[in-house]
Amino acid sequence: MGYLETVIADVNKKYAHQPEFLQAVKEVFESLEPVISKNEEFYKKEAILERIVEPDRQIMFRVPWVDDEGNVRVNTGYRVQFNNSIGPYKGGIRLHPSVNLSIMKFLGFEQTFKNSLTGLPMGGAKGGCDFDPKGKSDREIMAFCQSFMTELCKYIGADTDVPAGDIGTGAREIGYMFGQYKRIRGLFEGVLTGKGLSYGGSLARTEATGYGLLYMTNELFRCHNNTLEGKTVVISGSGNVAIYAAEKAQQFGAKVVTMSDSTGWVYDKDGIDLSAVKEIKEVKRGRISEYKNYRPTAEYHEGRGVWTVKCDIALPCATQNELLIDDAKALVANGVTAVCEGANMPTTIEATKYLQANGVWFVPGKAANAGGVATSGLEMSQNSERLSWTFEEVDAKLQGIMVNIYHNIDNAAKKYGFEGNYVIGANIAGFEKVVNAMIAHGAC
Ligand code: NDP
Ligand code: 2IT
Repeated sequence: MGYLETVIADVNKKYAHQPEFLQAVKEVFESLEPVISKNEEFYKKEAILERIVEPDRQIMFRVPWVDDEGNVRVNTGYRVQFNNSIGPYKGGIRLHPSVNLSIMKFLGFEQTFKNSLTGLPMGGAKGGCDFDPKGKSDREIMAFCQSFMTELCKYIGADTDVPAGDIGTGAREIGYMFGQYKRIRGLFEGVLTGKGLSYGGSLARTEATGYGLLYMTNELFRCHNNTLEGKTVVISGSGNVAIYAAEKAQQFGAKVVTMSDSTGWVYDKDGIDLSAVKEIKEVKRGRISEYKNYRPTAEYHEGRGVWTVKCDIALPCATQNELLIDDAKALVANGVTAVCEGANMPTTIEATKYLQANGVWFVPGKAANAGGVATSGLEMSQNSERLSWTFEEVDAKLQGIMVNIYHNIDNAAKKYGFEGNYVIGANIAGFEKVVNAMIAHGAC
């Protein structure tokens, strides 16, 4: 067995109970074969793969909080600080009942390569809690966030680790967490990104992941002598990433016909009415089924199903492993041209391979959704210089970063003889920068 296979086998054995983490490792490591095989002895001697696959540290803690009936409730909080070779740890906080160490580790591992691709100095981390924000009152959310930060604040800081939003964590939660950090540590500093505009947040951060996904998709089409104008787009999810992906897709002249949540999905043949979705999700915090109240001609279906709708472009923007092999087959049978991942690892490895084998342009999340963390990096820069840039300035930088990522991953794929394979390109391009820094720092 070669070095790469040996490390994959060891990780599979050691972390057999962490399926999402193993999936992320397999996808990245298999892509690295062309790089590792060129200089196997060197990577082996330096134990690069063993080092890059093991987080710097994994923090787990109790999160007690009091509900509206006066009962004490307890959740498990996490911060996995994966790799800080190229900058302070950076990555979101996920609040969802499914959160566990496997999911935290897969997200922190992916984040390390994603942050490298942005070209900004940010290491990789992820945090979260198995707390379910659904159905909680505003006071309960605040009580939870304060308790979560009471412990987390010991491990983070503007120059050490800078968390941000992810599933279940938006501007409201970041506000409560920032307030608690400031109160306990006595520091007003850029310790979180995705902050409100009145206390150091960046314009365009809310829109950044979705907009960035479409800037990437647009560049992909442009480089294939094609455009987004008139294309039919299916989107899953109806949260932060999905909403602003839909908004930018519409601005590019495409027609978005689906959105979903964990209960069901809507199909609107006339094109999704985004003001309705924003009101349901951002104002009322309601369910996507309510969309029919705004657009009676639209269809609502329980369960999953957006990938059965005929489209040119599919944008999974909800969660991991939401696009399975049968979905990939349905998309190909319906003539899809491109799949670009807004979520982290939404497509299974089997589905990814099927799409690629059938000529679909496939851009993985660590490249396609990097606009969110890139704009978090821009928020950190603004906080450091104690200035705020205009929406246009931030948006222009975001566009530049996404176009640059596209060309970097495209070139890396070409350099190693895998033209058009953006999975290989993204993994190699992300890996090379992190490894250069790791080597420079010696055995640590
Ligand atoms: P939100 O919480 O704003 O929205 C998540 C959406 O996905 C909701 O519609 C939610 O439905 C749905 N969803 C979540 N979990 C599941 C599930 N298990 N099954 C079905 N549907 C589900 O999160 P974001 O939009 O911020 O995040 C979406 C994805 O994008 C995640 O993978 C995240 O890691 C990734 N991402 C986010 C970035 C950001 O800046 N926010 C940056 C880069 C990537 P429901 O409300 O019913 O749960
Ligand atoms: O997955 C991600 O890149 C995010 N949730 C955003 C992280 C960040 O620090 O902005």
